[in-house]
Amino acid sequence: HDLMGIHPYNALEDPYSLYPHSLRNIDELCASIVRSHRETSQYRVEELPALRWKVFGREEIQAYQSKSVDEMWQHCAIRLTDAVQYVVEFAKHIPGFRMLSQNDQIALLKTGSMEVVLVRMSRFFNTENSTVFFDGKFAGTEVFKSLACSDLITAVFDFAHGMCALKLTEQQIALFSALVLINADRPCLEDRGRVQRVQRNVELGLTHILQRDNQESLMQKLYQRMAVLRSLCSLHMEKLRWFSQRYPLTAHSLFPPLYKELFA
Ligand code: CLR
Repeated sequence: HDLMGIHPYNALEDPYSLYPHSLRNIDELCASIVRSHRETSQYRVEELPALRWKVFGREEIQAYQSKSVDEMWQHCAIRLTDAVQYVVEFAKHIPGFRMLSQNDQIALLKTGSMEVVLVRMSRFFNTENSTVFFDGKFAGTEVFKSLACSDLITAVFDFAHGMCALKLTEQQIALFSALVLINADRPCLEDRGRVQRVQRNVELGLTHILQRDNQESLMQKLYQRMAVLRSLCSLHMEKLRWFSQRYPLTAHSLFPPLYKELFA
């Protein structure tokens, strides 16, 4: 249902102190984002620790490493697109997102969906052995060797370590993911003002949750993480351009359409 009616508490517009009323709306906004995160998160957090013993063995790693560059890229592009599809579903249920023009929705997804995938990666990351859940088992950086972009892979794994160190709750991850997506500073927005209003509500929601959890100091760290995310995604785009130049046919005809639409 539509929660666009909520707006940040504004004392000037509220001479009768409707604070409890507006607080309830923030609660609703948070609940709705958390629900949407849960319903689109592929695996529930509780299921993941039980899968940690599944780690790729020597021969399996070798099989990945002996794939050709374009074969491995295609394989990862498919996995990535799968994850992006869930993020698109998540975005659609952020209160206010569907009220944006189609152009602005696409503009936000183009820049934000990969970033949210990387935020979500921390849920699928085992810091004890630096592995990520990929293709049904936990994989270290060596599994991605044949992509020939070890700098990107190293940076992505470092980012996952950093995110895990923050020990965010599922609710915090949900609100942070929404904030990463709804960003009025993204390029090519038609109605920046409208995006800004949605962004303010999500910001309010995140602040509210952090206050409730007594972790207000996390806010600043999360904004730092957002800067790192931006640099990671421009590195991803740079690698994709490099790949498409070397393997135009694979990039053109074998990559998933959604991957091309969002990133190419
Ligand atoms: C992120 C969280 C999702 C599930 C998921 C699916 C695919 C994974 C992704 C996670 C993390 C990043 C990942 C990706 C497949 C390939 C990609 C491991 C766990 C690595 C970083 C390679 C990127 C290669 C591109 C340059 C093509 O809910």
